[in-house]
Amino acid sequence: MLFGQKLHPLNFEYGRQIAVRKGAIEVAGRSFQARITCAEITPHCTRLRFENSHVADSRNYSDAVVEPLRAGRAVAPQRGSPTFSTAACTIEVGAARLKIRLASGATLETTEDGFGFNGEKAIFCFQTATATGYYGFGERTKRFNKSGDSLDFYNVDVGAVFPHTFQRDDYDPAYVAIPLAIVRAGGHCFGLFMDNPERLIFDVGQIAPGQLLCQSLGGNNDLYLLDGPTLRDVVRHFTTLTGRAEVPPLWSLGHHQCRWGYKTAAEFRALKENFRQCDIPVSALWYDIDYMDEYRVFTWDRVDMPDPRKLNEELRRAGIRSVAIVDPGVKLDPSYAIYESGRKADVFCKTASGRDYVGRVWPGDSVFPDFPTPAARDWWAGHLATFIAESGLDGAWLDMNDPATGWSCPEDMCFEGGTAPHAKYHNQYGHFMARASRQALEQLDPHARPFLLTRGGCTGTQRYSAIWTGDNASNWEHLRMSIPCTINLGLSGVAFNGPDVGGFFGHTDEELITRWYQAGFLFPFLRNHSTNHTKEQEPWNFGPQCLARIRDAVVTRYRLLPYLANCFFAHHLTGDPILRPLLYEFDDAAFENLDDQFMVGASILVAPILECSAVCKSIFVDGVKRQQRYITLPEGWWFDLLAGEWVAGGRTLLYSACLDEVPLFIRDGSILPYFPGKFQNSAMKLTRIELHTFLKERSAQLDYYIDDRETRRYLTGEYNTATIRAEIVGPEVALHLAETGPLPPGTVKFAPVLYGGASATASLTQQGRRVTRQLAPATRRWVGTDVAVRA
Ligand code: MIG
Repeated sequence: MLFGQKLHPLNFEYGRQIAVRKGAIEVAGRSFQARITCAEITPHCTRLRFENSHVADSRNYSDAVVEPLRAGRAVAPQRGSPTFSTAACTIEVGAARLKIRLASGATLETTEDGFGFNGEKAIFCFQTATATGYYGFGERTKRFNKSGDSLDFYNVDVGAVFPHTFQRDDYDPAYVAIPLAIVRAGGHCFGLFMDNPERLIFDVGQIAPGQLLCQSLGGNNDLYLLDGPTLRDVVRHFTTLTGRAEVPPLWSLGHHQCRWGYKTAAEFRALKENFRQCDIPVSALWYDIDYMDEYRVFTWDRVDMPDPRKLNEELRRAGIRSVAIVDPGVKLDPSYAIYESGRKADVFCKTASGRDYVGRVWPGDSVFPDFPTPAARDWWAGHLATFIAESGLDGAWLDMNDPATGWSCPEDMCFEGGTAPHAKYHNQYGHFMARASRQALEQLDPHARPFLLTRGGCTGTQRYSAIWTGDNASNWEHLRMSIPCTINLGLSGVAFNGPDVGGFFGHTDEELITRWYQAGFLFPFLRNHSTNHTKEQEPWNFGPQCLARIRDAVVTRYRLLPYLANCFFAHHLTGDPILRPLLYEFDDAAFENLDDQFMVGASILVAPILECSAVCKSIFVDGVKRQQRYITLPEGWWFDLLAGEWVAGGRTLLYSACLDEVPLFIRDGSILPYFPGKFQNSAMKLTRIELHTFLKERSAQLDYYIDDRETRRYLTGEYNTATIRAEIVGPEVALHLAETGPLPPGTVKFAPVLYGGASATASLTQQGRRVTRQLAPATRRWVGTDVAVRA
């Protein structure tokens, strides 16, 4: 089946007989029999399992669901009736029909001929005439709301499979398949997750308006129903089911610099020096494929890179970490030790003919680790661990694992020693590579926070790795599209993700890169990356003014790292993504399509300029050109950081910003942890934190998580929570701080900083002691502006 094609519902047979038997409901047509079972997974999540008689191999190949939730509690049909009932929902099953009522009140029904089979293939047609929003779906181009769209779940190396599509912003699929549909109908959200690692297609009202068609090309289907009623509820339940990212190392939340083409140690030393001279913080430098000896994985070109360990130690002393790319393709070369060790251990993917599968990638003819098997993972983890340790690296970058096989047909690649067909693991190849790589890092140091970045992935990959959104292009459409893409990935469980800032393919320019940094400076992952043979894209290549603007954005990110790190900590606890659509925070139909502005955490609204000044409406104020855009502010008060004043929400404003500025608004009732101190790149001690307090009418509360910032001990409860409450009491702003948890309290010193003329006096009550302070006028730097505060 080609891309853009799907299964026609009229080619399926729909059941005509139904029976309740042995804890299951059985439906049958002339051509098939199917067994439907139900399990309660959590109070908010129910699984319906469809086993079709045509699927000879009924094993579940998916690694999506976290281990402890795989079994669930079996739920038998209600006595004599074809109905399942769980805490989350009631499901009436017909021979070809489903009627689902969720506990929160939403209902979901299929059409009359609502589910059926065609050999191994299955189709589900849900009636969603009242639905107004569809979200999630993993990694996608185009807009936030997928209503009217069609989504293919089959990981591809976009640039190779769709040449030139990087010039467009509507290709599909991409590199990460997560078959989650979050549906918003009548103001209620619920989630449908079709757990089947094979290729799936969801048609969201494109071929049949008012219907959601879920199609699978093979294998059995586990349909998970996730209750709402809000978008937040669904995402929390989905990340309970499929896992969350652990808290990343602080350095990985900083600014990253990468480029395909960096080759020599001298270039890396020059980069370090340039960042220092330009005074732009950079937390990590990245080695793309040219560091290798003829693209042999786990090697260095010893001419260009004579002593990588020494180089990495040098970088580290300057606060700069290092990450190297590793591709799954192992050069087929009997004189290459890694190849030989893999061949001897017999850990490469095989074809149906029993030979090691050969693809054609950077090293030429290459073989591929059979990552779904523990033996291949162990083999890979051993080599990767040795490579990282010997090279003094801080993390690994996993590319080409969609899997990309060049001109060699990927479907010939089978798994588990050639016994599992390609389709069972295609979408999971990157995921299992990430799992194996994660094993390597844990092997090196089980207590350290690992960092991995992968291109290919599927449901649950966030448990092992961050994801970047692949090969985009240096144009305004791709900048625009990066917002909904990162948001929908976050709603699909992958909170830690981001695009190549500045764009990968093509030449960026001064204005585009400025706006991209301004839009992206608070994205969960911030890395400048570009392909070879394009205009050099490091921040200093666009003149001194542009450099100053980029510096402003990047430094503001570092000031806000406590806020970002706290969002990541909260994500680990709750599943809430870092980058959020407004709909996540404000459950209102008005925000169903809004995707050119977003929330970072619950407090910061970013509304970047996303159009080139040549086409964007502009005005001149005091001789300065300012770009205009509309900004929608939800009900309540917002602190406009550029204007330095409170503005009323519940309306859409026509706003303008010059090239120095990005429109930023802080929600009334916010406390933002801000780092005022000195730092050198990633070297930063978060021991002194300012509490930037924004109060107009509401009071505020912040749960600030404190741990050692380095290890994974927080996983066993070794962290404190500083709960800070702030309110206006008469003439002063009163802050109350209570630190609880097993660690010694008081390792972080807090100081209030007030915005918006709230008061000149602040009191901070801590361990029962109240200290009242007169605050003096001061300023704090945000992108494009010094904001007047009291501190
Ligand atoms: O065939 O390693 O998406 O980020 O720079 C291209 C070279 C292989 C694709 C990745 C890109 C990376 C490039 N890689």
